[in-house]
Amino acid sequence: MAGNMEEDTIPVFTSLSDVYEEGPQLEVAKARYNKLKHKFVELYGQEPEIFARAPGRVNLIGEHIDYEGYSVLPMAIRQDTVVAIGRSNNMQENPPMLHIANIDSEEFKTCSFQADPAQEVNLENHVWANYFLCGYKGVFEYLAHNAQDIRPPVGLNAVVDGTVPIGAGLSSSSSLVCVSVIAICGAFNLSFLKQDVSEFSCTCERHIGTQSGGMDQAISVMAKRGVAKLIDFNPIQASDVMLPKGGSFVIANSLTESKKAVTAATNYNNRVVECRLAAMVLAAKLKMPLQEATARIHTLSDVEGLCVAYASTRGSSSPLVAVEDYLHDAPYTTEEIEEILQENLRTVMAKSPSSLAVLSAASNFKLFQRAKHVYSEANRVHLFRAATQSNQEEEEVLQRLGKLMNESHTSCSILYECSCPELENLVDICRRNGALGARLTGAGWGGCVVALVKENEVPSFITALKEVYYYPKVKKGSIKIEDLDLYVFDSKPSGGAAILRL
Ligand code: NG1
Repeated sequence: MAGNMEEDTIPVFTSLSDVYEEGPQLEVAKARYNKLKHKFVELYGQEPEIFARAPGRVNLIGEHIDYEGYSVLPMAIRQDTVVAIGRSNNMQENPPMLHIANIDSEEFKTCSFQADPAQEVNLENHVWANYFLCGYKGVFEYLAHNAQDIRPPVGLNAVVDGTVPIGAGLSSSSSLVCVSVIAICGAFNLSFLKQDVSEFSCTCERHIGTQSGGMDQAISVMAKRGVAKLIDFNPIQASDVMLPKGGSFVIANSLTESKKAVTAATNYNNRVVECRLAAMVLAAKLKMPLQEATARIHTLSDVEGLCVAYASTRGSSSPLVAVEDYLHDAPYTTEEIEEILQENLRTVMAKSPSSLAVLSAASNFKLFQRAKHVYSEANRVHLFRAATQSNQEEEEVLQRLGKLMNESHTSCSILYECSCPELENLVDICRRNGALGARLTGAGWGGCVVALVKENEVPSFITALKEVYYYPKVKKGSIKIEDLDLYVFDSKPSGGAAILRL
């Protein structure tokens, strides 16, 4: 692999100022890490060996296309998940255990699991620490896959503290998976490449039951302070994207929680399956042998070459031409797709229990709309990146980025149907109050919007959002006034995951 090995492995820092900006942020971090340390000693009677942190992220553009193999453009945010961890010195404990506590012990009760990487994640009992368990399994799966020495089970103690809003599309789940992976590696003195950690953190998060695409883990691990990243997949790679100085991204929480793991069969995984069905139908229509189409075609990027070849016969280079010509607007029934593919869909998806759950939950599939979203969104990511690199006046660049964000939102809302009334309302409020562009961010069905705002207008924009969207909720008593800065804030690209030996 090209590059500098030092830079390519997960960094190990010895001071909080290596991670958090000098000033109030650093002071808050000091208090937070101290609290973690004290809680750790109180619970386990020993000091933590190390700390690890991994940030959440905001996706600027490229929604629901990572799992289709297309590049996305997120940046890490300052909100992160921190873990204090240590190997257990309790020799009496047999079998050795993993104890995972949380600073917010009311909301997140302490969970204990056997220190056994072969155990299944219990999807019937969706506890928060299942994400830690995903990370634990991931480390051992990676070691086994690379024929590396598998350590005998050792008990681990951990305390977690997260500031990434939950179910808000800012990737709290992946920041917990990534930080768990990194903390466990740190506790076992293992040093891994960022690229490998990104890959296997994505794979292991799938133990939770969602067919996760890889963006969140990649940005959490590979982020760099001050720049957004274009993330490519297969293999995962991240390149810097310099954002125009005169613009700023404001994140606003719709306060509707998106319960991705619980709604997977009808929302997130449903879309993954619909995209696969669209890809297989396109392959069949474009004359790929049917057996090959059902065995080899998993994503819309797998069939892009065929679509583009078809488009060239129509004087175009866009895969959308094949979508327009070969998929119909009306939803497809299972029977119709099986007739086209000459195969039972449950047989095609037999190896994926989460896809079978989707097939059981749905009776029709919107292949045209989903494929149209994916191909057009993939193109917008490249246009967005190109705009940041252009020589145009900054004002024009900002307008262009805002327009692409608006188009992305429309596509998510109308073609992909992953919005909700609260997000629509908030996007509308952002645009009416001066945003150059605004869109839902992350999986959707709740969570946050991200708005591009001129730097000098950020304070008045945030004030307007508070007045219109949040104060009425304060009046009704559903939120507290002192929490507003957690719900709407300006964000600059933060740095990626790290181990801290303090
Ligand atoms: P969030 O918003 O964190 O639930 C999810 C997926 C991403 C990506 C986006 C939609 C996981 C862990 N994350 O993000 O990979 O597909 O939705 O763009 O499943």
